[in-house]
Amino acid sequence: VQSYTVYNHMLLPASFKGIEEDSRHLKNNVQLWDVSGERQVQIHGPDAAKLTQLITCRDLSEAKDYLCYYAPIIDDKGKIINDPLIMKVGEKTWWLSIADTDVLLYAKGIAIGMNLDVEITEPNVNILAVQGPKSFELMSRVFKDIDKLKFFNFKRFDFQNHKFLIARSGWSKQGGFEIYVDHDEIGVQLYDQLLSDGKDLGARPGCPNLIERIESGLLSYGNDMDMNDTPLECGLDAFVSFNPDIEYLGKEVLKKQQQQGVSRSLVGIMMDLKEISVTQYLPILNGQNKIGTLRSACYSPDFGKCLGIAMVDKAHQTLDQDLKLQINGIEISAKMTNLPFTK
Ligand code: THG
Repeated sequence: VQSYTVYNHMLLPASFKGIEEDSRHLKNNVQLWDVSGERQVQIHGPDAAKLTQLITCRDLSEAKDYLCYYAPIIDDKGKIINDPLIMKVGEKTWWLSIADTDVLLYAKGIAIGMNLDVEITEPNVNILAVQGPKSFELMSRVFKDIDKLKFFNFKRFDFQNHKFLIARSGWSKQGGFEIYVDHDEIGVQLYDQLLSDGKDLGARPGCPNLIERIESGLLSYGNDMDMNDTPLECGLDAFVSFNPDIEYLGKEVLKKQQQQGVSRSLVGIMMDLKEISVTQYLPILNGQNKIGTLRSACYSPDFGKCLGIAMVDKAHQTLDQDLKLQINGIEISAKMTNLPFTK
């Protein structure tokens, strides 16, 4: 590992051979990612479904025990607390596979305040993601019938007489799987087996990749969005339910915002630059007007320019036009576009 970031109080690799080389490799081969920083918050008990629904704006009333649900966790003001994948893993058991904030404490606070009958724990589950176009071939060599698993479905698969929960998901758009490793010793054997069986496929260790995820428009909580943003401002409308039969915190605020329309939203920005590094929100100016903030960006070799994700005022969103923007004090030729980016 060349560099790390901190994610849910754990180390998460950020690069192995440099993000450009890692990105190229991910798009052509298969990588094994230790994404154990994506912790599972387990909500279990008679009120588990009720609590899980109370804290997310996605309608989970018909949730199936074999599907993954991308579901924003929000507060009473409709602001995003986290953006996990949620899975109903048992009749009274839910897993929230979280991004980088302390959802366990939030869930406990709500449960205690509302006197709900639940146990909230962080089980010893560590995700091993297998990502890249050749992940299908590699996983088929190790798990029987894994090729039948559809996108965002999960199921238990046998390895060394242990059943691992495996989902067809992952934080890249290159295809792949996530193995929820709940047995440390067999998990290490599994890792070694995947690495050796994948030799001819170019299998190597990897990690979520800045370039690939920005090109793909995969949002990163804490980078592109935070506790001051609502899901409607972040383009997550498809995961906000106004079904009158479901109850969640912040629903009235979101309903009002949806009726009035958002005043700002996330857009893509393509910049004629050869390099950029964003470690905090950078103000974007168009002439004298501050029109928003640049939140993430990278140089994309495939696009031959820098790509960024920015929160921009609706009134100043002039999509697909040649613009001169001031970012961090420099004038940049740029274009705003919809996400994900298209060439
Ligand atoms: N996998 C698991 N846990 C996670 C992530 C993950 N926890 C942290 C973080 N990633 C949560 N955020 C996301 C964001 C996007 C997606 C998954 C988790 C994602 N989105 C798809 C997309 O945008 O195309 C599909 C969304 C949908 O259609 O429902 O995959 O990656 N275990």
